[in-house]
Amino acid sequence: MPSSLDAYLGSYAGTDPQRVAVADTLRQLAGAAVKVRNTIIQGGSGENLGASREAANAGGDIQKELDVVADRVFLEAARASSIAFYGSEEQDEAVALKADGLLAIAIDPLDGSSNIETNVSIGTIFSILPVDAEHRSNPASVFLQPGSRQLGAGFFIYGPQLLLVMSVGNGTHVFSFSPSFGGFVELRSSLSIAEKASEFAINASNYRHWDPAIRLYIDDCLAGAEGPRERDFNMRWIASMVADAYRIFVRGGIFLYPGDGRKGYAKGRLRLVYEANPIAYCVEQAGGGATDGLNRILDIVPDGLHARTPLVFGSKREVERVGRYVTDPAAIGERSPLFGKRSLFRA
Ligand code: FDP
Ligand code: ZN
Repeated sequence: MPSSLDAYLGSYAGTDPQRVAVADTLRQLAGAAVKVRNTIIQGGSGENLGASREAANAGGDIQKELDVVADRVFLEAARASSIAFYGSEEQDEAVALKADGLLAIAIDPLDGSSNIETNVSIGTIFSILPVDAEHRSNPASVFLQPGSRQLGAGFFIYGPQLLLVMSVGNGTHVFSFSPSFGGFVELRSSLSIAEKASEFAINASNYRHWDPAIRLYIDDCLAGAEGPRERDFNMRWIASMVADAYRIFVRGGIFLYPGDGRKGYAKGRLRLVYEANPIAYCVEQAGGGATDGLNRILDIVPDGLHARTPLVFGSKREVERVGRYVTDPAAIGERSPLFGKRSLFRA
């Protein structure tokens, strides 16, 4: 008999006040996700959820109807929890909620916006942080804590199934929404990301804008069995990070959104506080790696709620390999045309 999310959270929380607050928040978020799922399912007959609104959000992206609906629903969920501050991709500044709330939540209410109108999986990504005394006097500082301070994190996927992938620091677990049960039940416990990757995920249309190290890494994957890697790689790019991430949790692989030469893309596209940190937390809890190409994501001190970061995550060995391409360009240059013989780049 699979355990319900509710039972799982109850046994995790016990009587510890901070854990009880985290568990309550996760229950509220799960309820909000079901509302967003229902809105998506009914979307075709009612509002045009993929329709663009005139406004741009804090990051400059054009907001879509569903982005705004999801932000409203998750803000309500935060209000009903012990949340002192709510930081969202859809709001310029952090929103102050309960004065005595124990926690802060950073959220990407609707990840994968470009996929809304195409009926491809989209999601919500969240990060739960502690609130200390110093944050109450300077609220902007609460979201400047490194990801290693997260108390819990995860993401929902609105796909063929509504899934919750999450960790409260004791492994990464997957729950699926069961309409007949009326709640979430455990689908997979203690995920473990395969150490070895055979699939990579990157938006290859940006190839010409990448740094040489990233180009070379992808070149070597593309060269397959005839190249320095001496085996073939497959490519996937869903363009909803939640969906690409879940695939990697299930069967290994690597995801890259590097910085590139386009205007505004020096640090890539993804946001550190509410995209990279929660994914990195779940990835590490499943034995994988997450870096900005070189540095551990969870160690980076954000310089703002909407700060961007290059992001590389997935199978640990593969993520470490990207780091070697970045740090040791000399070795990379040297290996050609003998690449098949250099152990550094062998699988
Ligand atoms: P989106 O902006 O559509 O919400 O969150 C950023 C993100 O989607 C990720 O989900 C996705 O991996 C990436 O952007 C897609 O970026 P590209 O359009 O550059 O491929
Ligand atoms: Zn996103």
